[in-house]
Amino acid sequence: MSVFGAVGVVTQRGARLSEEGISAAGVESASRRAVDRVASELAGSQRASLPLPPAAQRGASTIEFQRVEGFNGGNLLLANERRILRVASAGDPDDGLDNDSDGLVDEGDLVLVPDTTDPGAPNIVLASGVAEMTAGEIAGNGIDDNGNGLVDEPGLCFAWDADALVVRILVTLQRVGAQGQVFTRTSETTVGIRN
Ligand SMILES: [Ca+2]
Ligand SMILES: [Ca+2]
Ligand SMILES: [Ca+2]
Ligand SMILES: [Ca+2]
Repeated sequence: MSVFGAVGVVTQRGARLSEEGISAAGVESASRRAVDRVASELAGSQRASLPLPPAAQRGASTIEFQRVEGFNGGNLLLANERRILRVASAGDPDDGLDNDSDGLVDEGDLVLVPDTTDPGAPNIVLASGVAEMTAGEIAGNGIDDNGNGLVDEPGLCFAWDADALVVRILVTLQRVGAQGQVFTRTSETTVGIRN
């Protein structure tokens, strides 16, 4: 009797752990896909079209850029300006409450505006469940809580390193597990800007 009981406990714990593993891996891969997608958008953009704060500062949560489409003689041909930003989720405005009862507080969307000169062009949602802050970072205390070199950085963060000519991109996503736990993961990459 006690043997069966013990087996039952082990099985239950194993199921719970694997469920957490699946949720954590899911948000990890989703944040990786999102940051890679943002990086592919910025690759090939023109440096002069990227007015970003220095990397040591807070970082920007929105970026506007123009991609280089080609060359005409010695001149760069630029596409119309695009914008990538974090937008508060339609059902959950930024008020510290989980207004839409999905288990996440003030979650946002990662949005691509494909042409800022054309208000009729539909926006593209690249990811949902974008956290307000990077994993481990506490807002507004002037301290780099998670030790990544950025202070009070937001859940979608762009930082410009003028020496290395790279944009550092961080995307932080959240997902709610089956037990109501919130899984938060930050993925980051850098993109070299040549032109
Ligand atoms: Ca809210
Ligand atoms: Ca919510
Ligand atoms: Ca930080
Ligand atoms: Ca902080």
